[in-house]
Amino acid sequence: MQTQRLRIAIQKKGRLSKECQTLLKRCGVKFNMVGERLVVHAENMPIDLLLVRDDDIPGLIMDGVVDLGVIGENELEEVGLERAARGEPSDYKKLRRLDFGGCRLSIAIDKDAKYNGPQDLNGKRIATTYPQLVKRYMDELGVKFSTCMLNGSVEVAPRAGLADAICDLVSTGATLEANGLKEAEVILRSKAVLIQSTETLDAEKQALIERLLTRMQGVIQAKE
Ligand code: PRT
Ligand code: ZN
Repeated sequence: MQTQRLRIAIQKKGRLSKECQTLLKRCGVKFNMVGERLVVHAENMPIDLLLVRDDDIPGLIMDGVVDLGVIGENELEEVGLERAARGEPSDYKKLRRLDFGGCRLSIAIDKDAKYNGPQDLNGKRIATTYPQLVKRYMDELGVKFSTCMLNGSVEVAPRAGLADAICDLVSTGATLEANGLKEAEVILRSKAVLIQSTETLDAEKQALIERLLTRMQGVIQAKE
């Protein structure tokens, strides 16, 4: 169902939302975030912003429900692998990496445990929200493991006796430290990215995307 207006999915509330809104505004998109709206119409361009949970953005793009989205590579790749495993559409076009949302997805273990390399994770149970990315990494290394799927409080799993190790996002490392953990393996370095669905858009919409990209290039370069 294509609409006349370009649809961009962004995180409603969270670590990506503020910087994402600022970037769009600097690119000249005028909008007013009021209340709990799902859709916000830009005032000066044929653009609608869809405000959603970040978890929903990859699927909205891969199903061609929205045209553009801003999402962390960690979430994008996890959902892509999950959908591919289920035989669902998992294609998208990465238009550009953005200059925010930086973090790493890392395996962490007890800070006092000895660690000589991935083989030390053999047979361990790893608590994570990213089972697909952990599996891809461990399979490549040939290390056997099991998972414990948690959507929150991943960092307390070892102390709670639910798992031997965790795989979670890290930025400053303070959360790991506060929970008596240390980083053992970095499995992905992630940033926010702008993605597009693989649906063919009409010429006007595509031209609008090109214009936004050119502006974005200028905005990001000006900050560097
Ligand atoms: O509600 P919704 O589902 O939309 O949001 P969410 O809670 O799932 O996501 P949110 O807003 O927390 O994060 C959105 C995206 O921001 C992530 O998918 C990453 O791409 C990016 N990002 C960057 C981070 C971090 N840095 C980060 N540090 N996401 C989460 N964290 C968490 C991490 O999980 C851990 O609990 O922060 C803690 C670690 O931080 P440090 O500084 O103590 O190391
Ligand atoms: Zn989320």
